[in-house]
Amino acid sequence: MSDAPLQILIDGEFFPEGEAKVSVFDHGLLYGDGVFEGIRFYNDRVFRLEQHIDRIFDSAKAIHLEIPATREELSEMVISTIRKNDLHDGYVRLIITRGVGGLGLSPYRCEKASIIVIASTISLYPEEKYEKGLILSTCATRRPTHDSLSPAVKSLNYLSNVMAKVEAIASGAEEGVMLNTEGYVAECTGDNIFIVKEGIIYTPTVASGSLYGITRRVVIELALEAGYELKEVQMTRYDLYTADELFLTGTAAEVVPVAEYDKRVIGEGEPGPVTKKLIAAFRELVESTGTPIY
Ligand code: PXG
Repeated sequence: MSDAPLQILIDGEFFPEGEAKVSVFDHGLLYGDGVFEGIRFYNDRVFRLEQHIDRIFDSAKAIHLEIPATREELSEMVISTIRKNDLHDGYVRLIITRGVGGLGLSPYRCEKASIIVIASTISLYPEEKYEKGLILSTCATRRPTHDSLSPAVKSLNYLSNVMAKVEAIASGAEEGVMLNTEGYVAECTGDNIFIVKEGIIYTPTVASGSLYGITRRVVIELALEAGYELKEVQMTRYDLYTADELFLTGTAAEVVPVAEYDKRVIGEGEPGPVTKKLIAAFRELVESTGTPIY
């Protein structure tokens, strides 16, 4: 990557990062009214682009937001922004805001949604964490339930996740486990959760209050291909404490092992065999598949 400023795409026009700005009357800023995706590209290919585009259209539909582009146009915006910045491995933040409207909650005063694409690089955790494992703790802040704001919507309202992350860091952990209002495990602040117990892989159901994670889906496919039995279940903290292996999945985190949760050492305190195998399979897949950029 060069030192040149990043070029950000806003409503069809590129702006150098210092000049890439949105209106103070954009409802994305005023009310967190909008949706987003975090997408990775590896080795000149965008990983699971179609699934990210499908998910942002689903998120938008759920909040009654019309994206002023087709799926093909949106995909092309992602690819052209990566190309414009001459990037080869990195991260795209695709954001749809409700657009400019007056003060007042009604989204119907916003004439047109805005489409923003940022292509950059990302490194969430150092390589050491993939070899030794993360430290997790339980957050006090619960995942919102489907009867308030569906946790399946990847919206611009991440404040409960941000507060949960603050709680995790305050307790000396690197990531936090969020429970649903019934006390079952939902997911982490920005990742889905998996455990391994006696050779079987388990992950909380999406109805427990998690996002339909794209990395989650990829890992489920890889696990089934590798011949593992995998179950989507309601899960408690007890299940996590007593797991043989525990790992997280997310676009930013990829597949990352957990060594400790609420001071309990997980398994042997280092990444287990199933986790290691899935990390290797995941890395091979991301390097060799995806939508070509150039
Ligand atoms: N749960 C939540 C609440 C998330 O925000 C995931 C699970 C994993 O989903 P995917 O589809 O990515 O496998 C996420 C995704 C960031 C960042 O900047 C966060 C995510 C993705 C990309 C970047 O911290 N969270």
